[in-house]
Amino acid sequence: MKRGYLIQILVLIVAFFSLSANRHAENLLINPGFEKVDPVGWSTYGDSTYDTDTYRNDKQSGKAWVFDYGDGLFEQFVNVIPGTQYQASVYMLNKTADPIKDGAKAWIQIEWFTSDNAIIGDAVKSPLLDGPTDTWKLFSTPAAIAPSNAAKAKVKLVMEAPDKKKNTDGSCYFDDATFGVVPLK
Ligand SMILES: [Ca+2]
Repeated sequence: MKRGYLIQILVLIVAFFSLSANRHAENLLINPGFEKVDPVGWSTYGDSTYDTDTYRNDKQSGKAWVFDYGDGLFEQFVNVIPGTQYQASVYMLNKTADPIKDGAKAWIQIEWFTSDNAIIGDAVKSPLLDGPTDTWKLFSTPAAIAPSNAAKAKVKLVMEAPDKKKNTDGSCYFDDATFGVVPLK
C-alpha cells in the first residue's frame, strides 16, 4: 500500500517537472548574458569584445562593430536533436551616438551542422538591425526544425558591413541571448 502511494507521488513529481520544462523552454546557451569573458561559451571573431559600460542585465554585454572593412561576431555551438524545433533570440541596441549606417547591419542566426562539421542548408536569420534604436530590442529567428542529419547548431550574432570599400562604422550591443526548443504547432 505504502509503496503504491510512493509511486503515485513520484509519477506526479515527474509530471510536474515535465510540464514546467515545456512551459519554460530551457536556454541551451552558455553565458547568454555575456557576463563571463571569452572563451566561456562564445567564440569571438573580428571586431567584437565584452563591454562593461552598456548592458541590459547584470554587468556586461557583447559588443561588435564595423570599421572600414572589419566585421564582428560572437558564436557558439549547441548540440541539437534532429526533428526538434528550435528558436534563437537576442536583445540588440544601437546608439545614435555611434549609429549603424551605410548598409551595415546586425542580426542573430542559426546554422545547422552535421557531426562532421559540415554546414547544412541556409542560415535561419532574424530581422536586421540597421539603425539606431537607443533602447534594447528583442530580435528572434523564426522557429526552425533541426534537419534529420543535424547534430549541432551554431548560434551566431553578427555585425557586418556589406560594402567594405565604404568608411562604414557603428557598433551594436548584444545581451540576454537565448536558444531553445520551441513546441511544434
Ligand atoms: Ca549581460
